[in-house]
Amino acid sequence: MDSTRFQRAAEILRAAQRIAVLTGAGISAESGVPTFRGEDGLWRQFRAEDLATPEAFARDPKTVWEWYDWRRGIIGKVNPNPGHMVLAQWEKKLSGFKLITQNVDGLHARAGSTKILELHGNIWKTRCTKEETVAENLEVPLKQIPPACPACGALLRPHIVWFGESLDPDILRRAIGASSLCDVMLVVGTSAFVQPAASLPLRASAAGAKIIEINPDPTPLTHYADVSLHGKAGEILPRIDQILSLPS
Ligand code: BV8
Repeated sequence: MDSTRFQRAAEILRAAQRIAVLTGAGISAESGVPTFRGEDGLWRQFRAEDLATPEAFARDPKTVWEWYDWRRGIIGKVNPNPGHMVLAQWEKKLSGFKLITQNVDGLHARAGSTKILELHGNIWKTRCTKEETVAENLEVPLKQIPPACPACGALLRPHIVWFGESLDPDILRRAIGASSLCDVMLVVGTSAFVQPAASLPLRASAAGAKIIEINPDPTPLTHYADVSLHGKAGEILPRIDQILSLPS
């Protein structure tokens, strides 16, 4: 890919006062976490409606937990990649930096990012179906499936936003705020298919922000992008970082 696009992306980032980043499963692909719609995508092997909906959990919590335990087993064995690392660095070095993710894998935090809006929850957290208490649980594999609340014994569920469920209103409000106020939105590794996440870049664009997309394949957002970098996040983000050559 010719370097002018990289130069252009770096120019836009350098000139920005407020930068928002939206990530999807693609940024974790190089770490070995299956995406949802890719070749080996989760939704090709399993039907979302059978596993990632409140109805599926009500019907069969054991199978749903077995699926999340399997995914935690995969994610627990992998590490953040250079794409995650660069974004963690930029949080410290670039002004007005906000990271919004659809990923539940927790790899951004493990890379050192601290200001993360997790739109769809986190696979390493559970929520009591009776008391709604949220707790971290790093057991791999889970000792008991389905797990019970240590306080009241009620069924625990993954602290994850399932299809048909609304997002946490505070997190969504802050994500919409960051999208509407940013000068540039960097959209990394998402098929831009799932709502309301996929509408955040459109809000940013409508508010006058520049859109930079990083994805090996075109998406419904490519049309709106000022700069489209067709490739892998773990390779492209370090190259832009090099060009930016921010003081350490
Ligand atoms: C809601 C947690 C109120 C679960 C997830 C309007 C129109 C149509 C439908 C709706 C609508 N409004 C609401 C809906 C319903 C639904 C929806 O959007 N459905 C879709 C399928 C059409 N939305 C909801 O239900 C949301 N709730 O709206 O509540 C409401 C409720 C009902 C009705 C109306 C309103 C809740 C959505 C959240 C669901 N939970 N995750 C879990 O993980 O177990 S979504 C899940 O799927 C992920 O979190 C993520 O968001 C999405 C997957 O998308 P991506 O991350 O983009 O991954 P994907 O595999 O698709 O793409 C990867 C990309 O990376 C590809 O483009 C690939 O080319 C690229 N790539 C690959 N390798 C690399 C790479 N890029 C860079 N580098 C690489 N190396």
